[in-house]
Amino acid sequence: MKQKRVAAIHDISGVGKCSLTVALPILSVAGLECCPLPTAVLSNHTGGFKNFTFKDLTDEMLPIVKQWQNEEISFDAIYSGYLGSFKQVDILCEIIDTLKGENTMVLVDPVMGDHGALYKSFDKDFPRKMLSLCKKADVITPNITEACLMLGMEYKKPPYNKEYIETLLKGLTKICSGDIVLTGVCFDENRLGAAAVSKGEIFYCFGDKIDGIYHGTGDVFASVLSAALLKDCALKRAVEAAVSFTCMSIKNTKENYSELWYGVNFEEVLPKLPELLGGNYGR
Ligand code: PXL
Repeated sequence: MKQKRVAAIHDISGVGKCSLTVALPILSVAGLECCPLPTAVLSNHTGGFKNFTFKDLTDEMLPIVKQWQNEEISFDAIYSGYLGSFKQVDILCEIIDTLKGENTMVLVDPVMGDHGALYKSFDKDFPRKMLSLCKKADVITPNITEACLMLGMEYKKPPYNKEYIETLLKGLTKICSGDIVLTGVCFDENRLGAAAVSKGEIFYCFGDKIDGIYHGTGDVFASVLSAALLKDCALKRAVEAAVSFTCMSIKNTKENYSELWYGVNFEEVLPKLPELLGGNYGR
């Protein structure tokens, strides 16, 4: 049997529990080989710190992939998140064309905003550009803000109704012919989760809603979803695992680490992930 291998294309932020510092441990604990292709190196993420350093790695990306190709390394998945420049969207499209084999899953998390606003590090034209990347994906995982930005629709604050969520889902199916998983879905005070559409069928999955703003949870969610899909979970089971693990991480943070404003303590619940994904991984 071959161990499955993922090309994880995100930034690495030294402090902040997001992107690669989340994807690496989550994919690893699921027994997958996670090969990072960093889009940028930051001192810390851009949400809520006083400042941050940023080293763009756009020019490194194609040479790294070319070298992987020279070594004839194949990938079971390409999983992308936060990009370091506008140009990286075209580069990533090229990387997908290069690395995607017959059975390679392409999961694109179109990371660019939250709470109704584009992250300050992105140009206002970025959401339109992101459409070309989502078009190439087998699975996309936008939050409500990112869906609205890409569709040019009005962002509404939660709680939502089914009509709003399903209009977003329908719009997204015109952008991506693969599976759509929309995060940050909430119909009342108590439940928060995701809505998904796969081959025309819509389903929902919710967990307990915990008060507060928790940074990096989109990255936790998409990383668990990627891991679950690579562990051959059906989409619904994969979404359930991602919602459940994200909720466990938030609960652990809220109950034990209330000063942890920049991210969630997902590390302490990582040991529970293999069981959630239904694998014994050789034990
Ligand atoms: O979690 C999304 C994310 C990833 N990477 C960086 C970020 C953010 C959100 O702010 O700043 C660098």
